[in-house]
Amino acid sequence: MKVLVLGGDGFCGWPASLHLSDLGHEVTIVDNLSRRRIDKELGASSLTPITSPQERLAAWEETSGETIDFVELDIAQHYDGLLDLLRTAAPDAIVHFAEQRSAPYSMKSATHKRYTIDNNTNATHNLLCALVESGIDTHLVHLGTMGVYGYGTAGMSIPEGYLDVELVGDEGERISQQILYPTNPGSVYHLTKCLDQQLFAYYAKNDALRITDLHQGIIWGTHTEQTLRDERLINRFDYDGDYGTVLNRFLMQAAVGYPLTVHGTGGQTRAFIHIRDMVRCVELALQNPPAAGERVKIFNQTTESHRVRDLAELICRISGAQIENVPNPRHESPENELSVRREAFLDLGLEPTRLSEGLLMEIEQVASRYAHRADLEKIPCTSVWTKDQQPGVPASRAPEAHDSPAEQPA
Ligand code: NAD
Ligand code: USQ
Repeated sequence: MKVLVLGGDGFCGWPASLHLSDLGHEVTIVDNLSRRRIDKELGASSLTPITSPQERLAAWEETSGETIDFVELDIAQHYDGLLDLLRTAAPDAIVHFAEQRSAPYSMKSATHKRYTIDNNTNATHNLLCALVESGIDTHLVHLGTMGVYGYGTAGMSIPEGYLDVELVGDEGERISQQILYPTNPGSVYHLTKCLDQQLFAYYAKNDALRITDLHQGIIWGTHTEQTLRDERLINRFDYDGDYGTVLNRFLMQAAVGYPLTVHGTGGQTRAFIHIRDMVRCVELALQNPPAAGERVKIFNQTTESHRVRDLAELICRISGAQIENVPNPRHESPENELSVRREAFLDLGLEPTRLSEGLLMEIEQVASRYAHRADLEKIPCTSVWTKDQQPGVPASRAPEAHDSPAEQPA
């Protein structure tokens, strides 16, 4: 299969590109390298020593004998370039990772909010438009987020995308329908994924585009089978207060002896998936496209749910680390339950990597190995969600955050 991987230089896109190339697909990475530039803006860098795109690709060719092409292109800004690329490459499938994906970064300032909305929404809409204009028959697989649902349960497990509802008609008759599960974003970044979801629904309906949306949980881990083959292929590992995600941050913090930064009580429950399972899910999604005219196919791409404080305690037990409950910079529910349906990928053959299998290995083989590269000043999360949370502002009178639509005041 000919596959374009948009955002293929990033944390998920790089290992996914290698995995697909290893399976024999003809892969082209498209990336504008904005993530590397954001590192410079933040004065942060990956804990692991990632090489340049050219060096990584040369190392892959040397170790695997396979070639991955690279196109530097901003898909949010250069529509004509994207259209030309689709016409000349005519890919069988496109995997779309190319968005600004950090919630804290998206909340830093008005500039960051506007950049995230502009970049992510234009990237997705340009792609959909270009697919229609080029007329190519391509399966689009997008990396969405579990955060489109919010993190509440409303008393039921969150379904894979679509909610069964019963409406009462004008004559009192009962009408059964399936609707997109109501969105409840927790940051401007998450909001862009909700907007993406509407764009996909429209283009699948109007233009019969074949689209799969993967509502992915928080990724943990670093290596996949392919990134381990040569140090020049190593994947990025973000630990800074903007891009580092909770579990990888805790693993790194344990390795460098920094108290684990639990936000508030740590009662937040989130969905997780290991990076090796992510690449396998992308493979499975590509093998199982929807038909033209079918509605968007949605999977919940997550294997386990955990409460933040439970994760912190688990890592303390295996590493001897300490916990520090820090004020939560986010506007989110301090405690939530999260129950999620996740059968679709299991039914297709996904064999999940359990937390218990990989934690210690991550600490020993990644976080400890590269601990000398850590800049501890970059660890605190300084991006706050509301003006009331700015340093020096007296205690907040902001309304409490609600994760579940059912808990929101009418
Ligand atoms: P990342 O920032 O490491 O990678 C994104 C890549 O896209 C970067 O290489 C960046 O340069 C590129 N990019 C961004 N805007 C672009 C544009 N306009 N044109 C071309 N390239 C552009 O992020 P990631 O962690 O690899 O996440 C990839 C996708 O998966 C994102 O859409 C994210 O929302 C989703 N996701 C990630 C996680 C996670 O825990 N990392 C969890 C759930 C969903
Ligand atoms: N948290 C801590 N301590 C930390 C960092 C985070 O307690 O040091 C807490 C946060 O307050 C939050 C939870 O951990 O309650 C998760 O935070 P995170 O940074 O790990 O994840 P999040 O901001 O939700 O974003 C990440 C990815 C994003 C993806 C999302 C999936 O960056 O691209 O969409 O996970 S999900 O969480 O399911 O929406």
